[in-house]
Amino acid sequence: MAFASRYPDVEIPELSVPQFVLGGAAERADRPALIDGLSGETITHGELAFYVERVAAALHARGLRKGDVVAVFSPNTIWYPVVFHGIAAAGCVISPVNALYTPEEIAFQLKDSGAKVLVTVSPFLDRALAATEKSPVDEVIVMDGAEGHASLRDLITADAPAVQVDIDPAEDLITLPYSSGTTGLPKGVMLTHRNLVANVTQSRPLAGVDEGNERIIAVLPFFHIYGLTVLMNQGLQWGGAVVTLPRFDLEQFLRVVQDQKITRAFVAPPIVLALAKHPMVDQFDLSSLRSITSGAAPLDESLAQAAQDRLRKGASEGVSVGQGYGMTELSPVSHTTPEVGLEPAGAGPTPKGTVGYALPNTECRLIDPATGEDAAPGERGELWVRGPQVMKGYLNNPQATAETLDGEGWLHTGDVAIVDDEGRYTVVDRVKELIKYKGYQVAPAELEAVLLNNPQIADAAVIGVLDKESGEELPKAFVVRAPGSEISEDDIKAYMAEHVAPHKKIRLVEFIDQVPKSMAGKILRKDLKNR
Ligand code: AYL
Repeated sequence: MAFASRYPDVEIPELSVPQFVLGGAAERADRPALIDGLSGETITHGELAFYVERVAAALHARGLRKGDVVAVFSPNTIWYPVVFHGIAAAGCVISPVNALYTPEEIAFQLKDSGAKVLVTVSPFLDRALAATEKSPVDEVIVMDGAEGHASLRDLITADAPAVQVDIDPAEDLITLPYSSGTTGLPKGVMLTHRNLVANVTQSRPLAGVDEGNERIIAVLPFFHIYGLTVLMNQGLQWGGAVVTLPRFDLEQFLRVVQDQKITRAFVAPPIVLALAKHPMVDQFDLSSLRSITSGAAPLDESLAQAAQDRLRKGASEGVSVGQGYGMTELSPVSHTTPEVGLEPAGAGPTPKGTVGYALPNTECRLIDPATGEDAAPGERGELWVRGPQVMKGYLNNPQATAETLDGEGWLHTGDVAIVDDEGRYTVVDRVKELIKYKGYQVAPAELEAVLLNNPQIADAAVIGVLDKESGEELPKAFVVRAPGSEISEDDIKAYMAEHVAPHKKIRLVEFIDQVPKSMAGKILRKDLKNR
């Protein structure tokens, strides 16, 4: 039994992402598209379209062809979307790399994705070059310039002939972000132009867009699918301005919302927590905000309510705090809470603890993991999703694809949800291995592999444990010492910190004699959780 969306279907334009997102640029050529939240530097819609065309031409002139992968390793800047759309308009595929990655993590992604070019920024050049020693690429481009490397200015001012690359939106990939999905190591998620065009189009009926006048704060990273689709591409497609910040700092965030008259904030739970609790919030005028949407990890219902109540006490009477739900494999949105007044016909206000309704064109099932059958009405089940935003599959990994995406097009999310009579979903649990730390993915299998690389460690298993105070899941390692080893908890933490990005750090260690495993050798994570 499949639940249809409560919203009527929308038509998905048959366009490439650059055509779709930049299509309105000529009409608003002189209006700001991208604003640097710190310096105020601005790129207009007209300039953006021009730069994108130039970057595409320059990449083509350098020999890049349709389907070639270009890795982008950069924090949020106003130039990131120029590079993203330039690569896409050349028919190439962007693999976005986490800005905090270590050289080893970057090298893994470069190798796995088969990236030919790496685009980065000068402060990241050391890590980029250390990575390309292990996984060579043809060229490293440094956006803001560095001795011996082409810069973005070089690309834009090169006298390359214009290119018109034929893109088949339903088949051709635009991006290859990495996700561990329900199990194992990070995998390249193949997303097509149509996946992203669809996701922005599907989200619109619930958003109540004031076309051309929205101002979106882009503090969540563009290198994650949330920032890529929801902030960058949706924000630009709405025709207003996207205001970038390179990292989250509460004071900067509040100042930018106030000074730039931000209308929409798409954030993760730690930012909602700060908005609800931090004293500094009262010192700023946040009355331009119409909505705050939290996604990427569970948001506590009372926290969402507290943030909304507090902001409404200021002048922003209309502000609503809501949630979105999705996965990298869903481009990423499948569910979201609608703006007040945009609920499906006849439905009342949306309760704060829910992730709202399935988007238009999106079907859902809830499957009892024990029986594989549809859950009884009102009962919990694993959420399956089908729609135009579902990924094409994992790169070079038909087995992982088959385990996640079934023959009928259902994506098995590994999340457990319930649906109420009105069609509103609540995410109640996770049955996959994945740990979420501040909205970022932490894949236990990846950390276990790093732990096992240490000769002092005979065996290891990683799970997430809930920290009551912060509400975060903390990655915890169960470690079996190698014979004769006296490796300590601090040694292990320090060793991991050297090899993985900060959000993947091991925060708790427990030494055990043996890792509990099934007959087939699979780690029995439940047993570890129940200890
Ligand atoms: P990935 N509540 C609970 N868990 C969530 C939620 C939520 N609102 N959103 C995401 N998750 C968890 O690939 C869930 O376990 O994509 C899911 O399988 O990094 C996993 O995070 C996917 O992690 C938005 C904004 C969707 C963000 C996103 C998700 C991007 C995270 C819609 O509006």
